[in-house]
Amino acid sequence: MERVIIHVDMDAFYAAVEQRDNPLYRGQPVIVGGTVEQRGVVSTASYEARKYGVHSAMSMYEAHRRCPQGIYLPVDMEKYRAVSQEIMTIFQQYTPEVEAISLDEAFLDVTGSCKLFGGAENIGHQIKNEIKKKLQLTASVGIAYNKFLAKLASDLDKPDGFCVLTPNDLAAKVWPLPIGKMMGVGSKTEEQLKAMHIKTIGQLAQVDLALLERLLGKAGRQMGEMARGIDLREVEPVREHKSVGRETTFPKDIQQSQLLETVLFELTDDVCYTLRSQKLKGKTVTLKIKYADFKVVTRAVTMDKYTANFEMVFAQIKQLLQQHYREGMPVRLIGITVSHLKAEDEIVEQTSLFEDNKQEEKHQKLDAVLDKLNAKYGKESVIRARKLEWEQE
Ligand code: TTP
Ligand code: MG
Repeated sequence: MERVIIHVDMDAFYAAVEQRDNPLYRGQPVIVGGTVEQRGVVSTASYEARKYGVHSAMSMYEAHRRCPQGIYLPVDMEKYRAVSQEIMTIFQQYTPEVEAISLDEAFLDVTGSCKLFGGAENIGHQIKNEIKKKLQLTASVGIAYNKFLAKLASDLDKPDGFCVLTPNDLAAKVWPLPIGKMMGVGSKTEEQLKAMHIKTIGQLAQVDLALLERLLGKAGRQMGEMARGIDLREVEPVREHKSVGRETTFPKDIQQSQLLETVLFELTDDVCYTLRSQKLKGKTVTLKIKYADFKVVTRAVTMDKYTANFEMVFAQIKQLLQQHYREGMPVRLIGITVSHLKAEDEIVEQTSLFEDNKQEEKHQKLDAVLDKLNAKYGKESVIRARKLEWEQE
């Protein structure tokens, strides 16, 4: 099945946000970047400033020379990041398959959601409209059957662009373009290709793929394929892990806290193992109980630290059970969820020499040993001592 991919790229992003937030800047040449004193460069220039030949990565000194009357502003990353979040939230309404490439740019694979929204072009227009209405900003949209062409398309009609490329458009719209317009063609590769008298994408499409690979490596072959309109790269969303949970429904209602604890022990072990294997840690532990009358109760506790450690999580869930379960109440289902997750390497640990840290370290070592054995011999081969005790009872 042919894929449908949309590429969205905001127009003059940093400068457009500044123009939106200050009416005096609208219609003016606005240049966002560092300072001349600090030998800074241009981050971006409004389309009005581009007329004077000012562009990204140019020295501020040169920008001032070309456009002395320009409005020069510092970079306000926090503000652009917040706007970016809002843009990405709009994309998510149309598909979860969103791959953000930078703050102002993303690929959306809408193959699966086209029908629901009345076609890809409709989605493209709706996204543009929503960005304009909600954020007072303009975006350029490109639609095609692969990433390479979708990105090329969004650039073809900038600013406030809308462009669809089909296989039939290759010869007329893509092949006449200079090879510099291709994704991943750096200036060095461009020089090499020009030395071979390859200046346009169409000329590149004529070159034997094996020859390109010999001359420029794997990337050379890939470029040759893209020039022919072939690009199999997937849209790769960074999947946000919101929570990891397990629950179980009993064949017969359970009425003893001791038994519930035993089940939670197993479920917690599973959840923590999943967290660790995905290199995640969590801060909030939630207990879920569904009673025989189908009434559901959830109770959560937030720890002061991120963890994927079994002992720590189990201590919390056990306490929740003790606090909120009344002995004798028939339970139909029980579950545990760990949420408020973060990737291990994003967590800044507070180093301390206190005793409980040593204890924690010991627990973590045990987790690590068990994980290793599990990985080697299978999940069921290693059983925590306490679990063994129960199984022998
Ligand atoms: P781009 O999308 O490349 O540029 P743009 O959005 O300003 O303009 P347009 O897409 O209409 O051509 O980059 C997005 C933002 O990233 C840009 O607003 C500022 C920042 N940026 C830099 O800080 N340095 C750079 O060299 C580039 C290219 C962009
Ligand atoms: Mg942009």
